[in-house]
Amino acid sequence: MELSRLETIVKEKYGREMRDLSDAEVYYALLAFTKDMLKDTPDNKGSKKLYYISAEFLIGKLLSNNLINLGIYDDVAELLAKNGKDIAKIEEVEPEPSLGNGGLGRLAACFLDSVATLGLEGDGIGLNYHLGLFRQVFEGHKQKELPNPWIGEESWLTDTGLSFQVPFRDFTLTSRLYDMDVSGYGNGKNKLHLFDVDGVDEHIVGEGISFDKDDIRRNLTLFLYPDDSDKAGNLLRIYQQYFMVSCGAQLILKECEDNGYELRRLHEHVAIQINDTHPSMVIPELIRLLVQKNIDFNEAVEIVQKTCAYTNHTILAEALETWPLEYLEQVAPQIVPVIQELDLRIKGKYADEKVHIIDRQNRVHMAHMDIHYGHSVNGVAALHTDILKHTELKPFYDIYPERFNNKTNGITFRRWLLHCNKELVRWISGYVEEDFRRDANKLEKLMRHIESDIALEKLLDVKHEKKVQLARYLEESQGIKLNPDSIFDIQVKRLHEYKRQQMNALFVIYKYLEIKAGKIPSTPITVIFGAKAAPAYKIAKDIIHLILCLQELVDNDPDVSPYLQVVMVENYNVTMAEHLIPACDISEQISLASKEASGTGNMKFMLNGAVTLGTEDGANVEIHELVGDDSIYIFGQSSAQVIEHYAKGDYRAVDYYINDEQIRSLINFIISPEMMKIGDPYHLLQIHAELIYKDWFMTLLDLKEYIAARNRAYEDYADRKAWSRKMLTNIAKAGYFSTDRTIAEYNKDIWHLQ
Ligand code: GLS
Repeated sequence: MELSRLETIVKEKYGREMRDLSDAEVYYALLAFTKDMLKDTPDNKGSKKLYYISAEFLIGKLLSNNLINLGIYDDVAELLAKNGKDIAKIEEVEPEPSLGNGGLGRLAACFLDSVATLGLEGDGIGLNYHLGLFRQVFEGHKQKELPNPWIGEESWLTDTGLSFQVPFRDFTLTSRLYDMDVSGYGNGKNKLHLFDVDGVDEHIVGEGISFDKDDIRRNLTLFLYPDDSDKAGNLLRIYQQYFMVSCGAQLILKECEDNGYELRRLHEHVAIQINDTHPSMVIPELIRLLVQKNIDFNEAVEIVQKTCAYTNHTILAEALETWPLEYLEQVAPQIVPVIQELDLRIKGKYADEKVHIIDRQNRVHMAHMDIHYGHSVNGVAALHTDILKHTELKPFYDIYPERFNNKTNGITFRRWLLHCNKELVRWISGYVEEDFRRDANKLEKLMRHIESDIALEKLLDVKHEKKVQLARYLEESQGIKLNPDSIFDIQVKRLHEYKRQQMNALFVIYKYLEIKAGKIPSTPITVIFGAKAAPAYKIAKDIIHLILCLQELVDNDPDVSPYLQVVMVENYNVTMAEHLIPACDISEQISLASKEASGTGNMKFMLNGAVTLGTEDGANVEIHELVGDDSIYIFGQSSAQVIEHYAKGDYRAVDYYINDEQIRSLINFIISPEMMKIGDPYHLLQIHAELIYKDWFMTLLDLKEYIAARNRAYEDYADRKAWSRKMLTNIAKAGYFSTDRTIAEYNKDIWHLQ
């Protein structure tokens, strides 16, 4: 079969037998082979095509995923084994691109997988960041950022030779399009289009990830989310965004014309999904390009409106982009009159300033443009969409109730089950028919085995095996030793105050002091963190500092270290998640209610048999509904209560600090002599003061309930049988969170592809 091709490639490339190659050589042979196989895979085709435009595509490593989707993973693994090679080791050679920041980018990657799997024609459009977000290293208990290069001589990218002219005010850039094939699971393929410019120069990067922000020709596609704490940084982001959407819009129109479609009927052949506000300028850009092609302005507006749909991923003000009109003028003046005209039409119709596109300070509200001039607005979990309708975007919902809809996020089960947890897949296969691989809802049938001692014991064995594997992986990759017989309690996600890693750290302090006082936990506990902090986000970096100091404190305390361990893994990324998630017992989803739009890590953990400890936030609410009260630990105030606190302004952290002795002692421990000896007093004092005097995301509001719920989970863990029932229930009920379901809903309600 096809595998003979792999052997041919090996011989042609290296002139040696596979068994004599290094792991790296085998990887590059496999890369060439897989790209070849993808070339032969038919393209998905339809009379209407989706373009998913996104600043982020957090694709992770692609080798195994492609082999699985092509249906040849097992055969390849076997062939390698025959030649003395371990596929897991070969996978390690692949560099992981960091083309995304967190959930939003990973969601885009899962979506591409499901669009292809469902046989729909749909491509991604984004940028080819050479150095990604950044690679995180720890030095002196602090995060340091380094470039994360990933494009070698050979990579998944193919140079298409296609280019477009992108006009900026002061110069014009010629783009170059690189493509990656996106394979569907047992189906055809689509593409991820990543635009780039030739002149980008990695040599201009100096200390860390610093570079000259004004040198657009050489810096445009170096990094995702370059520092925007000054004007040059803001302009650079606008340059990136306009470049992305102008290239995207030109590609879309070109493909339409190549197919012989009339541009007046664009919306019949094209659906554009605007992923958060980074691609919002595609609206004025498309209008501009259509007008250039002799379509009347009013008609162009109508066509674009029928083509574009917007997804909102957050209610945090900092992420709802608004750009000064003057900045847009400096970068891409040609779209400014379009935006002004779009705004004038709204101002003519609605007196309420809250729905205007350009505000009194002359800032352009990107989301407002999307809502007025797109045909659909969706949130990413039921609670989030509700908050959009009734609070955050209420004035818009009042105008366009029919445009608002919910699409609860999902994850691709190919990567987050079939690839990362083969042991669990084998276990599942013993209890339900094989079609669970194609139809995730079939996992529900596992519920029939909820009383089976053998099934439950084997499930615990699988979890233990994954913990042993994680321990091995972390020891080899980061020199960290774990106790696989301890409870693995994991919080991995972007570092942000609303996600409340600081509350988890306060729990660690609580447990440390409890053990010091002689109260030994029935099962040892390993608390694992993984998170990158945005480089300019000082408080987030202080939280990392706090966690790393706690890690050292506990490690070096022989009274405590047999019972408690704290680990912050370096450079948390997709690959690390694939190792951590299957090994997890307790999944920390502890955001301040109303702030986590959905979360998708929560779904990955659930699918892999972890039990959630969380607030009623984002998709946690839906997880709770599915698994019931017995298989989740819920605590804390509801989103309605939290929203009310913000409205009334009645939350004062300092009151909790003054009135509650326990809370006071936990917070004060941050600046205790033993901590100050390990850490940097300035940063410890900063986070100490932050928690008492600001605490914008209300850590102290839920702290006591959190401690109680977490202790309850630890106690329950000791009853292994009861715990394994919770695990089984979580796995069985996870089917709803497949992106195959999410994408089918987008298609039915928004895109209407065949
Ligand atoms: C995010 C939200 O914070 C997550 O809750 C959500 O799961 C994700 C995907 O919809 O989008 N929004 C954002 O700006 N980054 C995210 O990860």
